[in-house]
Amino acid sequence: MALAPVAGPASTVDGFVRQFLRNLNYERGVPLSAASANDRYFAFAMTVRDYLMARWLEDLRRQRVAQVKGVCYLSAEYLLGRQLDNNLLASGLTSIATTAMAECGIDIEDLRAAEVEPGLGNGGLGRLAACFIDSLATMGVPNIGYGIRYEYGIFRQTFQDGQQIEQPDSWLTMGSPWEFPHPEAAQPVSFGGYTEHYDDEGTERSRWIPAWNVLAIPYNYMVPGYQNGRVNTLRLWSAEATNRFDLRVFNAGDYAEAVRSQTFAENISKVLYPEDSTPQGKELRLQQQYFFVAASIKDFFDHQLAPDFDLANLPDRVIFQLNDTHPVIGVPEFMRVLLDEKKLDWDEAWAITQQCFAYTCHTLLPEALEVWSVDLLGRLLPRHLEIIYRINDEFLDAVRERFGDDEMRLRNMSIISEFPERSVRMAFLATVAGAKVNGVAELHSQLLRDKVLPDFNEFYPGKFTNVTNGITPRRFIRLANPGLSDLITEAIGTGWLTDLERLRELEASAEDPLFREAFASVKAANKRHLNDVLLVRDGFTVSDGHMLDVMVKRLHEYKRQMLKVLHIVTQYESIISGRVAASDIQPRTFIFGAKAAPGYAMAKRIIHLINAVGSVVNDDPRVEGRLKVLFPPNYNVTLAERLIPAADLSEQISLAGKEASGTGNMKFALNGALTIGTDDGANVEIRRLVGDDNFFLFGMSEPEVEALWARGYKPADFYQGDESLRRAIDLIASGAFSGGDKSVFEPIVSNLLYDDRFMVLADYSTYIAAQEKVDAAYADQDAWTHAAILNVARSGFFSSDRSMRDYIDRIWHAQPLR
Ligand code: 26V
Repeated sequence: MALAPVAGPASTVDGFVRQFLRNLNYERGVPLSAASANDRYFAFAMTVRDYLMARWLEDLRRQRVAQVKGVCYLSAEYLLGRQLDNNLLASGLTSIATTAMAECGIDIEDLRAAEVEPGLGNGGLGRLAACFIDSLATMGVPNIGYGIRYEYGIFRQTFQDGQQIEQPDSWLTMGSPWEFPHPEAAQPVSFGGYTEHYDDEGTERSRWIPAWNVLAIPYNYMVPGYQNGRVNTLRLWSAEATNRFDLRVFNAGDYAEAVRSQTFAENISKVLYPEDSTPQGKELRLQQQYFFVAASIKDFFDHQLAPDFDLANLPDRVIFQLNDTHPVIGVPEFMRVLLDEKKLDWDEAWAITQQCFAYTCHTLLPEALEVWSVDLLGRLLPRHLEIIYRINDEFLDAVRERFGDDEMRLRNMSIISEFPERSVRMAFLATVAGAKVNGVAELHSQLLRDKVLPDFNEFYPGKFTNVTNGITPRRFIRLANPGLSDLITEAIGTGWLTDLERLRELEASAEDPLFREAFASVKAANKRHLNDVLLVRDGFTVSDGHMLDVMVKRLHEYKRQMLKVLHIVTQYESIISGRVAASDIQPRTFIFGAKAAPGYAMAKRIIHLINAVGSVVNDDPRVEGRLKVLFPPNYNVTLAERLIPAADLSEQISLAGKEASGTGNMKFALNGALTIGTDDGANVEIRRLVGDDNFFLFGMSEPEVEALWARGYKPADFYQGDESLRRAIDLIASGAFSGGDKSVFEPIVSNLLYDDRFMVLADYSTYIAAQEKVDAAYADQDAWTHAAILNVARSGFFSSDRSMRDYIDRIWHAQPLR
């Protein structure tokens, strides 16, 4: 029987209190008087959850019945952030819940604070996936997000003597009220073994005889739309050992190996790899990738697709969106299912596959493009390797037919590369298999077409497209910045949260002195709030009257945190050398947030230097407190939500052509920070929209970068030719930030001077000049506020709802389910 959508039991204050107490008593087994903070948080979260449940069940049912085209988003990472506040907002229960808790003598803030955020991602790519599923639910588009339920998410960062220490992020030790395990829907996932070829009544067929398998247990999470009664599903897989041995495993010969692998099965979903740019080629990572896509594809066939569904119509029923190359092994897996299990012939299966996948590329760094050695792939997934070889053979035949026997071109385009070892280029496989390939900002998509995959662009005209990234305004404006949200609603009414282009209407308000005053006081209140948070969290204070200059993102050389350090050291040096009076300096607090991959030595050294510069600058009386460097450890989504609304200046200073898009840049602009940035990634589009007067541009353009690199980049020339740069570098080299020990930061200095692919010194002088303009502009607070308001008003384009519309119209051809 169909379950009608019912108003949840918690839709009144009394109902909420009753349901909360019921959950406390019956689910947690405690009375209110004896409930711990975690008990209260759990019972509260469950009450919100209960309210959403009827809607969720109804959406699941309707999606099953309708069998309309749905989006399966395949992503190895989802950087969700805390769930409680978001789900409260989506339910529209915030004020009822707040009153209800007050009646129970509970401050709802304490409940919010009790939640440990699930950090199941590294950075931009994982956070983007979380924004996208929020938008799809809000737009009512049927979607399942598939991924991995890592037992340990991104490591917790602490500092010891200024150096990064990684600690395990055991986010599950207290349990999570948001997840629903479904062991009955477990999927076995196989590995290893060998393949057999046999004659099936005249057709040659293959089968895979695996050596070992694991069980993938799905955990479902609600993805509620914003106050629209819709709830989609995020399904994350957890690995468990199985003792359901396949008899064939015993016959495969290597019994001992099979048992050993079995014991290690649970390792597969144990930990998120904390690298986000240099693939290590680790076997466990390939196991993770195959594990989650194989389970997801099987889940789609077993549980989403009607049993009598005609497979020829699959392209009208599903699109698998590949979030970078991590899930690309799903392509040969999908082929294997169609060929070996559903008994389709090759051409039929391939035609379907090519319409059921699309690929998003998130990088331009060549070292970040994943390859898997043929040796490893053949051992772990022998049948998939065969399929990849055949895909490649047919693809190269088609290339030959079109371009003739151009050996060079064939070598360049082959999915299999021969050097330094024979391996599979996953981005090429995704490009050949995908109906569409997209980059994540205009500049990135253009470079992808013209520089990274030009042969493919020529071969597949129309396959390449751009979808500029976006962010969800629900989390990053409404929840993170309630003061600004209220101000916006006062000015332009409701509705903008799901139609962000409406922020344009604020342009008129920018001319209103009273509105500017109100806007400035929201910013000031956000700074005070940040101050409270940092004081409790880290013992830091943000001084009054300081400009808040923020650089938060993963630590990577291409993002150039070093350029920011050189700016700080330049200012510091000018004070201590007596050339500039401290009192003439615009007071600034510089805030960094950044995790370094544990194996990335240079990134860790840069973290050490930032902390070292901070200790010296913050304690030097000559600075008179006018410069302050803060580096709160363990930057994560929760901290971002506090930092971004308080920021005055957003640092987006990557070397042009290296940052695919950036999404932090969008969050800052939408919260009324001005950007200082290069012409890179989505900065290009932000500047075009907000206008040159409201953006501080500096640095080489991408073609200038290329030209300088081609001429030969000689950092020493910049060092010799710029006195202020020389002083800053010399000060670091002198040991001034390392207790006189010159060796500590010597590798950073010599990297900048002799071996820097990211050309920090080349952009130094224009960066410093732009920072001087920033100081001058900040001196006129009212004009600054005017520019900040225009940043908000003109950034509506960067809603992830718009990104989703673009994917829907140009890639997925899906529809909202009404
Ligand atoms: C890459 C790798 C490489 C192999 C090892 C594991 C691993 C894990 C994650 C990644 C993702 C790196 C790519 C990435 O995060 N790109 C970022 O994507 C953002 C969303 O599109 C974009 O805004 C950033 O500019 C881009 O750096």
